[in-house]
Amino acid sequence: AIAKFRKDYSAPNFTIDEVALTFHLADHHTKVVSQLKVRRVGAHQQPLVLQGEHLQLESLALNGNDLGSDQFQLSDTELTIATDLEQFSLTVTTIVNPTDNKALEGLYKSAGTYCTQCEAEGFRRITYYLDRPDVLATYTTTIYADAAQYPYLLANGNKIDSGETEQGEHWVTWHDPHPKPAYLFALVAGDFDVLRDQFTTRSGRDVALEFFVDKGNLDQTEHAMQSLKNAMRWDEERFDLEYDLDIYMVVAVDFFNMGAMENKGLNVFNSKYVLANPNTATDQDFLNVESVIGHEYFHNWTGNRITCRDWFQLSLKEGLTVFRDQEFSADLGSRAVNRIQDVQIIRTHQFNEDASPMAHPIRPDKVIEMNNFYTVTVYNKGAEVIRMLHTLLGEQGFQRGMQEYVRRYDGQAVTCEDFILAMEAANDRDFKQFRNWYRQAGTPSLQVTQSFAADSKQLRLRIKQSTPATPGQPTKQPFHMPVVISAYNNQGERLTLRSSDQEYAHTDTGGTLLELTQAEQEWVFEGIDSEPTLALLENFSAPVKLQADYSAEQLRLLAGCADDAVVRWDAVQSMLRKLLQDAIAAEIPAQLSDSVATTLRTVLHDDVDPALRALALACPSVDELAELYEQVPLEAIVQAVDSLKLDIALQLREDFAAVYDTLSDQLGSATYELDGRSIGLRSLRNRCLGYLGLARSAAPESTDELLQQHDAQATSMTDHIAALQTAVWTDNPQASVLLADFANQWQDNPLVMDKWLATQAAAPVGNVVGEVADLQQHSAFTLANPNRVYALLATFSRNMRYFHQADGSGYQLIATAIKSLNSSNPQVASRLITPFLQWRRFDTKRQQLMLTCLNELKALPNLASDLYEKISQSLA
Ligand code: BAL
Ligand code: ZN
Repeated sequence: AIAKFRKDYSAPNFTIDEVALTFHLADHHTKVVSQLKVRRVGAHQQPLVLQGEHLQLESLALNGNDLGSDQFQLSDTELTIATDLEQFSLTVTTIVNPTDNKALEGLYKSAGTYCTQCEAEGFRRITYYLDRPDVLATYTTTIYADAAQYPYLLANGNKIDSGETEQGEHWVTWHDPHPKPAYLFALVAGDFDVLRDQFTTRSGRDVALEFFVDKGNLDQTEHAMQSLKNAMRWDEERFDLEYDLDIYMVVAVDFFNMGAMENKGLNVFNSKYVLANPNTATDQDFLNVESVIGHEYFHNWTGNRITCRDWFQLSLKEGLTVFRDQEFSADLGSRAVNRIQDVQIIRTHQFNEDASPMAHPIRPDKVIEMNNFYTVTVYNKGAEVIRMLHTLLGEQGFQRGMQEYVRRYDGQAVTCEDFILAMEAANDRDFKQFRNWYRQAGTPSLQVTQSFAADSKQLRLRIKQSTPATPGQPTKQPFHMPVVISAYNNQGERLTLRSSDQEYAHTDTGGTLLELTQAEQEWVFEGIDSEPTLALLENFSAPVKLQADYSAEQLRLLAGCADDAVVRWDAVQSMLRKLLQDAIAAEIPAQLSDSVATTLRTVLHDDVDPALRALALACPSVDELAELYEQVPLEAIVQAVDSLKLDIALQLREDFAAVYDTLSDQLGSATYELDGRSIGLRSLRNRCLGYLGLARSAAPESTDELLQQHDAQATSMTDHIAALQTAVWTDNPQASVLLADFANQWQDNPLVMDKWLATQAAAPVGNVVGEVADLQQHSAFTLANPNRVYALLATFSRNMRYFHQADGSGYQLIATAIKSLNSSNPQVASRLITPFLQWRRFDTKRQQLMLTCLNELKALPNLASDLYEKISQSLA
């Protein structure tokens, strides 16, 4: 395993302008003929070096002449051809084995369907090529396959020709006129049901829309189609970007490592992010489909038309495209709910990664296995960095920058630096210091203090920023970040913040925009009558940890009065976090204080969006709390969370019951609706159900009846799964019956059975290690399918109380699966190893147990580079 460094980038010394590919598909012996138009770049004598892995080279011809084995060099990873020609054609014939390809990279078979996954470096498993994103070529692809078994033969671009052979095969030729890097190549062959629609772009061009799904699944495809049309319209309206081909195809496959892939004109999707109807999908599933469909569509401009120069720049397309999909979801649904969910991802998963041995800047400097960098840092923190630019520039300034970005770089492979340059040029701004977000890893902490002088009516606000050391980065420079604040008086009225020497910009929601640039910085606000309460980091304006000493009264004021929904939510969560942290420090159970109970009641009975109430009423999770500690006091956290949850449930039981009934009336018994109001009502009702289930000891019979009725009357998967989760997670006596009924009903739908697996793997009670071990033998589970592994094993690995079970059995269970996946599917193996990397944050006994597993894995004779990189980083 060899590390590559960002600083070592050099432009390609050859490029490829045109590619013509011919595939003769066969299960174990697919022949790929690749005709390349190659051109030397610059004056040099170096040979052409093409990448290739797991390939059988059948023949090689240069300008039509076969090359003998003495005219090229072949290694496990490269094909080297010495030539002094400036331009030439190269014909490469390779044989690949799609059926035995269990890594799901390159060309493989998913159930009965041939499909491809080429990002980041999968194309080299199809043919020898300059497999790097800064080599852009036009592709013409011809596919031959058995006509009966594979009636649909798809590739990027537009269909230009087709025909039949005398051997019962048929063939189709596709041409993609847009030059693209190899990672955006796609091919699909199979038999499907097809949902067809069309979209007329703003300039009046008709685009055919086609979704290819397994036979019988058309009734689960309409939501994805509608989401695509919404995404196409939204990108025109908000970003002024229009689609550019005559056809847009989406194929849903069952075996897929990632969520989906943005191949030009031919997206390949994990079926999890296409298939949804009310019987099979939860509200959150519907929203996830909308978001991923949007994400892949938005890549057409931010990723495909303008792509990355090298893989260190991945956040150029991913951070930006996540920002765009977040805004899409926010514009179509609840902006506040979406934003709170974004914040939760950052505070749990991203802060966790920032505190781990694999911590990396959003633009990494060193990579061994690129597949390891499709991370929550590159994606979600990357999106936060784009969002900070948006906050600093405002929507208009940001869109000016986007226009400039497209004007300058359309059709090119560029860098994160180029994106910033466009933003600066369009807005006449200097983002020199802002670039630190691209260079430095780690989560900054803000320490905030305020002092008020009644006589001079001045408020002084002082913010100190610091960022902990991360691997390879012992010291950090201060960041430039937007800190959006508002001030409230004791009546909850928002005050105007002004200074004698400075004008402040305001955000759309009226917050005052401060720009923090120094390690320590002070602001003085004038004309304030009494000590105000400050809402800090409105809308989570920067991805940082905030340390501010709020009194209980101040938090209550913010929870009730702040204009910003994220601040209101966070004020309630801060109260709960404080109760938990005090109990954790004292290693005692946490209790709900009277004042916090009053706040929770107020929230519960409030008349704001029920989805927001549901979020505010959630008890902070074990993983979120763990991120507040360098050394994780696991037992104390678990005890505190369990006891506080139970206390909330018991103290507010009657309130939850009453609100449950009101919400049931509001929902009625009508059919399922997927509008924001209904989603919100269901989410709050299911929050009530969860707490009522937990409070069973106070009223066993009525609780059991409620659960039973909730399930019996459910008109959607959202409500069915809520009943099942409540039963399993509260150890209700009905749990086993509900589990059995559910499995019985859904055994033929693997995506639904994933929910059943995940519900059990996430349980906070029971013999979960043993149950998960048993479930690995269940017919609903197989290690061969990534979705099954994520549902059962990745869910379990994030279940801190059982993954870290003191006897080490949780570690053993996951390590055993990793060993097996190391040889079949290293990408999936690598995802499972994440929680082991942080062994240093646990007690010595657990450290020893985790180290034993890591060392065993490290000693595997065929250790994949994916695992090698993470293990060596974590043991360093
Ligand atoms: N490019 C890989 C999948 C995605 O981020 O859309
Ligand atoms: Zn993406």
